[in-house]
Amino acid sequence: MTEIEYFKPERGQRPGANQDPRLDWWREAKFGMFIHWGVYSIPAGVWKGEHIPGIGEWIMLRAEIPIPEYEKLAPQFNPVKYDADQIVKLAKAAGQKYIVLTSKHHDGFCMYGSEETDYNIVDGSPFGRDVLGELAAACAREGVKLGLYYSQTQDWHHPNGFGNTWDFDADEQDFADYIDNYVKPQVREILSNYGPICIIWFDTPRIIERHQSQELLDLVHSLQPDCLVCGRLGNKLGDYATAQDNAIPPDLQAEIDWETPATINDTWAFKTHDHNWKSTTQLIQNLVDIVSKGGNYLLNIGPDAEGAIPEPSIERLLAMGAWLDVNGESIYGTLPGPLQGYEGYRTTRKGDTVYLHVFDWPPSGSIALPGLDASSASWLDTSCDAPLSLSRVGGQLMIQAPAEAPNEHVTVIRLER
Ligand code: JFZ
Repeated sequence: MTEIEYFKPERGQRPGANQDPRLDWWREAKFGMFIHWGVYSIPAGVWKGEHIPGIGEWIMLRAEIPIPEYEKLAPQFNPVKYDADQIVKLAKAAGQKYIVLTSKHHDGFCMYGSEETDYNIVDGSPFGRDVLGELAAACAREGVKLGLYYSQTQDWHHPNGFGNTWDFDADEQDFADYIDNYVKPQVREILSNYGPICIIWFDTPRIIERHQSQELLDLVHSLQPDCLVCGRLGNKLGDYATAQDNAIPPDLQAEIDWETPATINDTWAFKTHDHNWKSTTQLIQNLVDIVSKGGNYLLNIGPDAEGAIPEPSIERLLAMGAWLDVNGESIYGTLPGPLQGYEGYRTTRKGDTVYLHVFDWPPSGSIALPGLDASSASWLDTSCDAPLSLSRVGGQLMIQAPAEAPNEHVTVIRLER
């Protein structure tokens, strides 16, 4: 188990290579779906008529909503449009190979039938159904891996959880009790009652002590040895490094396994007034950029209070899936390519094949590839019949292609020795 910390794009400490075979599926997968969904999806960024800045799932803290007031959201939570099969089929269509659902975020509301609290969707809402249980069943039916986000320190509802300074006095809280008698039982139940869990995505380790992180890690592995642990358990423990939200490192990070969690707009949980949706081209370029540097892209959806997925998310994810249907060979199961640090290009590789991803198409159609050796070039999109030639000019490989990019987002050229 490597020791890792928050992974900072500005090249902080570089942990040792993590060759653990438990991550093999994850290294192949490259692209996952994050789901942030809870009672915070009801106010959706607005509280008492006021727009609350920041990410939607933080509204309780940003507006310092007292627990008795915030708890009134639970009896309103009846997401009748929730369709686990639709979500899993969307992930598959998008090319996302694993799903990570918020089982309990910082507000403490559980999206599954917890035995540790009635503050959950089964016992504490008119919906009365186990969102996690239905998602787990749909993932099993569709062959998609399921992971779970779990906030192991911040809990603004529990009297001994961290972070609620407006209802509680931190000096009177017992965080050790929270970890031992609430977090551990909940980790046990989510890893015991919902089948194989591929990742437990702990988050914001804040005040957790080393032995507490280690005990949680040991508990996870005692229950599901193959369950991966992301880089936010705390105290540098975990199976892979977790980048800051939406952060992509400036260059190759070959020695470690790492993942960028990211949003399609500017919030994880649904916000009524957040319409700042990234373009499909930007999202595809982010995926390529991350994979070319050795990482995974965990891209989020935030269902609304009724359980519906925002249309702009669906539209973009389906377009990403269409691009991956044609170009997935250059993403899944690849390693970082030999050309790194070129603004307009990214490369990945599989064996002796190099995949050149062209972000900025040159108007001349001429692409110089210094330091690269190949004997043939072909469009990865086999339906493309545009002319493509390879030559060597002054010792460097040159590709001559048309003036127009064949793909509107990212064009991929397969180079073989
Ligand atoms: C955390 C959560 O607080 C947030 O609500 C969301 O779930 C996100 C995926 O994770 O936010 C973070 C955590 C860590 C960093 C930034 C935002 N960081 O390391 O910079």
